[in-house]
Amino acid sequence: MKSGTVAIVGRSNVGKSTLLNRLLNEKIAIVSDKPQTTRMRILGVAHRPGAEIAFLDTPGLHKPQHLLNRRMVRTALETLEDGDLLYVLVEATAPPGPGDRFAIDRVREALGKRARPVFLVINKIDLVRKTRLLPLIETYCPLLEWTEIVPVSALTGDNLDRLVDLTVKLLPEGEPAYGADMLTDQPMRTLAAELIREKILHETYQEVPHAVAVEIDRFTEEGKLARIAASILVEKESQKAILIGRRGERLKAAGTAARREMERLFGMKVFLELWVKVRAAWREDERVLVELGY
Ligand SMILES: Nc1nc2c(ncn2[C@@H]2O[C@H](COP(=O)(O)OP(=O)(O)O)[C@@H](O)[C@H]2O)c(=O)[nH]1
Ligand SMILES: [Mg+2]
Repeated sequence: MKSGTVAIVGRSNVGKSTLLNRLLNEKIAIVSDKPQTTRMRILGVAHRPGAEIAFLDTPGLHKPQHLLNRRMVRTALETLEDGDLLYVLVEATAPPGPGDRFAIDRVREALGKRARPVFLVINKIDLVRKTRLLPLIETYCPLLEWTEIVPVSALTGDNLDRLVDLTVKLLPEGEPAYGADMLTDQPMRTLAAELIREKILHETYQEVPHAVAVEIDRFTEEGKLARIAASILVEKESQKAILIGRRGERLKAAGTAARREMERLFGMKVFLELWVKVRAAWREDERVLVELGY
């Protein structure tokens, strides 16, 4: 039996959370085209014949500005210490940029403390011609001593079987650390809050997505019905107005989409109430960040 952890790291937006979901065939990590969508470490346990792989999704490595972002980067760096094997995710669509080099430098530091296999996972190959991959691989080669270089598409699933096979080979021998039905360590409350935040990210632009947090005020289950009340925090009145939208349409659209997805994920009917609250500079407030689980 093989059993171990894989830390998935890289800059924002390369598809780390999409990859996690695809590897688990279940959506447990929210995804958006906005940078810094993932704010916490997310465990997803994949069960394969003869192997248990604990994947750890992380916030994107970047140079942080707010206290929130400093904590996010710290979470990613701590998770990097934990992995028995590391995936450094990059995109096939462009040569290594400053963000990728920053991430690779942090990984090199972590490997200096404790050597482990490290895979360069080149994601989004569905967006490029095959002929562009070889030159890209050549530019990444000198940046780190890669154990494997694996081009994949987290979106289509292309080459993920090979990625998992190579991973299992290098994981330590050991008994499973989690139960066979363990999928994630996130409680339903967290999944609910995250799904609400994801739908808001899909509906908003520019500074608004970054200023949004979701707090579950109430979560009760009555048979096959979940009653959920949540507060959406923003930092300014103007953001609140944008988020609510004309006649409340934007908030309503986000709420409906979140409710539908929760009903599917939880296998329950969901009654969802949303409130938007302005809390100035919550991203700099240690106490609020702890409360939110960041
Ligand atoms: N075309 C394509 N898009 C992808 C792929 N993987 C992720 N994406 C998109 O890239 C964006 C960022 O994905 P996300 O998983 O949130 O990235 P993260 O910040 O690294 O976790 C989203 O819009 C995804 O739909 C892929 O393999 N192909
Ligand atoms: Mg993510």
